[in-house]
Amino acid sequence: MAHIVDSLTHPFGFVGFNPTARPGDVDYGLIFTSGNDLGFSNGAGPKANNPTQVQRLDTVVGAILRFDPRSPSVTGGAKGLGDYTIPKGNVFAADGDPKTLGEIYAYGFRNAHRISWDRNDGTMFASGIGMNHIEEINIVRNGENYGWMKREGYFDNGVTRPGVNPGQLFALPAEILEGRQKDGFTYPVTIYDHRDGQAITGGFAYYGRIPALRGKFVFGDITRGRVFVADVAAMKKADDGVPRTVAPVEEVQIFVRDAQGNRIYTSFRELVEKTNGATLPRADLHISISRDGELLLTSGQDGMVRVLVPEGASSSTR
Ligand SMILES: [Ca+2]
Ligand SMILES: [Ca+2]
Repeated sequence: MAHIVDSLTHPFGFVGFNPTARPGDVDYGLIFTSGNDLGFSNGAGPKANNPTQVQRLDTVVGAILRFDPRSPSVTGGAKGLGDYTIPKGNVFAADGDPKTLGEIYAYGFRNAHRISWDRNDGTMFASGIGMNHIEEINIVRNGENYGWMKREGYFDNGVTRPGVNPGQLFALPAEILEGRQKDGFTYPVTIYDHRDGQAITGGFAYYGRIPALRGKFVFGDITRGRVFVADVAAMKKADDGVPRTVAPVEEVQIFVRDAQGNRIYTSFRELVEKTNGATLPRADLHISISRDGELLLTSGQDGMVRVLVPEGASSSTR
């Protein structure tokens, strides 16, 4: 089951800086972190069916945090839960409410385990691993609530309904789904469901050497090893306050060349299985980006680092 895989693979989530921030920008020098919901929603334990567990602002569980890693003794600023400084620009630092934690940047995630920024305009993206049905990519903004566990994707989570299997999703009322009525949540800009995968990887807005991928957000599925893209412009357009509108997902066809230079169509999973000489229960795909903006595909199953390269390049596997 996907949620068991997730909790084994991504207990700690993301820790890093916004690489597009320059001195004077609001994000400059601030660390972002994310983490999973510590199993609050993983179908076990006394809190598993309580949708308020990750809808609270007095806990960092399920939240993306933004803080200045310097001690308040250095900055003279406000102390957070740890010995770091809370930025005044965080919505919940500036709300005058001591019960809402000022380090929270955005909340209501189940497991927004990877974060990246579009180098062209600084748009912040988070990949969120779903529980029973929906994998999602969100555009993240200060102070917003991304809905888990009241929502999964643009569906109403059955956990909010008495007597219902918490894994069951329901359609939102039409007026909310179509954006005519607001419900206080921010919805994903791209989703796929568990017919197509089980756990979304991190992803990146790509502007590298491969023409077919330029302007696409490249991501994939950890378990199945499928590589997906969504159009970056379509994702930003889907960030429109209308839950129903999301950017379509396409699958990337990977190929390698044999010794004679013939194109051999394959998949990431097949490549890993070939290296290991065995069929694997999971591909264990992870995607990283190099300094020059190219994409690295790795798997914990075989330890290889593979690079996606353009059509004319000498090798697509290294
Ligand atoms: Ca506060
Ligand atoms: Ca939308």
